[in-house]
Amino acid sequence: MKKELLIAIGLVLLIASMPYASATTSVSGPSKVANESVFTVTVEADSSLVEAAHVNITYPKDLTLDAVRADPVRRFDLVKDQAGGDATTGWLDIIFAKSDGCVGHPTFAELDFTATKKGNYTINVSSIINGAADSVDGLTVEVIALPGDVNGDGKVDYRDLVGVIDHWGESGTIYDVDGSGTVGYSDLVFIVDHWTG
Ligand SMILES: [Ca+2]
Ligand SMILES: [Ca+2]
Repeated sequence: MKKELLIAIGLVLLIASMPYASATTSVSGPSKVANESVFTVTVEADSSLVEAAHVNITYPKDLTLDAVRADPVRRFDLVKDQAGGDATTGWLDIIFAKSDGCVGHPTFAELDFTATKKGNYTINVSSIINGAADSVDGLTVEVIALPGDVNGDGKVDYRDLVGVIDHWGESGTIYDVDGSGTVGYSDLVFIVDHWTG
């Protein structure tokens, strides 16, 4: 048998053994943000194989959802989102149906959040693409205090100066805002330099 024929047969067998390529959904964004800051989370699929999708996003309401940009409006005949939820958890449903001849890399949505409270929060996404459930890892966001905000109220001001004064000379505490090892004069300067009022 000729070498070329063997290679051709090998290729056919290889292609036949490959699993059907399926689209996968991912959620991305920052892993750490400062309190009171705005950040963007992106939910997207990795291929142009998406014909129809239902994406459900849930988020803790300690993250305020400010804006939703469902995309690509141009590449889908139908784009619709609906928001709901209870006191602690919000959700957003986004459905897509693709029109003929669409190409590209679908971004399902960009979500703008504002962090309102220190802590660890998870944004979960469940996705059904072309009728098949897709397993999606959630995004965990750690909301940290602003640099210099020792009492965690989202502002750097007089109260944080008081915190440093009250814990003068301590080591290994949150009042050591400049990370020098001890609480002292340089921490007062640090707070003044990061003053938000
Ligand atoms: Ca503060
Ligand atoms: Ca210090």
